[in-house]
Amino acid sequence: MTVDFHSWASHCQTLIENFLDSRLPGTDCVPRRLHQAMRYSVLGGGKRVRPLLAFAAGELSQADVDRVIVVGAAVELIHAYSLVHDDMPCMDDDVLRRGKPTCHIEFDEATALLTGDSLQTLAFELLSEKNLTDDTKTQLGMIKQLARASGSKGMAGGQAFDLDNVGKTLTLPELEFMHIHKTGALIRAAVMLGVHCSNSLNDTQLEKLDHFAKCIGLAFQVVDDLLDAEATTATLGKTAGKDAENNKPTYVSIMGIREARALAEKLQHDADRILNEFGDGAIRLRQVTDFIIKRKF
Ligand code: GRG
Repeated sequence: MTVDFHSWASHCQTLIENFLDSRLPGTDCVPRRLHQAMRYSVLGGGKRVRPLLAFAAGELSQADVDRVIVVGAAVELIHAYSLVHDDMPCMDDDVLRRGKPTCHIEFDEATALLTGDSLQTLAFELLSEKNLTDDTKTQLGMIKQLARASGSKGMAGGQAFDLDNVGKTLTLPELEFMHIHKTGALIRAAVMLGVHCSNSLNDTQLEKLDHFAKCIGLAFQVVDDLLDAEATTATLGKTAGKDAENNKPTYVSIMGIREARALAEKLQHDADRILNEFGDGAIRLRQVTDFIIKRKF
């Protein structure tokens, strides 16, 4: 019998948490303050959506779980680094993250900068470990894929586009371009890296899965904008959301709540249609997609 989604997700989250705990340098290791800040920024929080996607994709390709843990952790470290830097005064200037003071508030700005840098390099250290794939060529391809997804043609590029456009009006295609890079690229990498832990899928299947990952990457952001708008409505009685308040364009500010919700549903429908071609092997990917769309936080 298939274990229900919540038990499965909680098992995967524990696996990732324990693995990250074992690979992040201990707080007794010099420089202690930097290692404390790294552990503070990664452990004990977050939904771990990207590792869940890697696990679900790994199930589809029947990959060894011990390999998928490593790639899920690598992607989560990149995500954690991006949040630490994104919260800094030179970017979003946020004081709270996951209900705790942000890294630069709890420590200091220089430590936050170095924390992000060190989490990023640790991700690539993990991805270079032996026995992660059946052959070295696939592993090099995975390292390249994560580097691309994180860099100026991926997440960092999306962030730069975002910062360049604060206070400006974006068209829908421009907003889509920004989110495909800023949020979508890493989500896409999580799926593809999970699947690449085994060589069992052919090129056509990989292409379909990449298209699926693109749909959910965008859906993740649309839902994020909707949740942000709902939270702002509940606390301030305004409907635009925190990003829009900060002069940042969002799906809700451009399309309105109803259209944005319809877009999230359409993207889920497109994603499910692709997964249907993979039959029962895609059950976990279907469940994580549903979680991304229906989540309340
Ligand atoms: C600083 C290079 C650089 C990039 C930052 C991803 C990003 C780019 C910034 C994050 C800003 C943000 C809040 C974007 C909205 C979507 C998003 C990534 C939300 C946070 O991700 P979750 O919901 O967070 O997966 P948890 O806490 O669950 O891990």
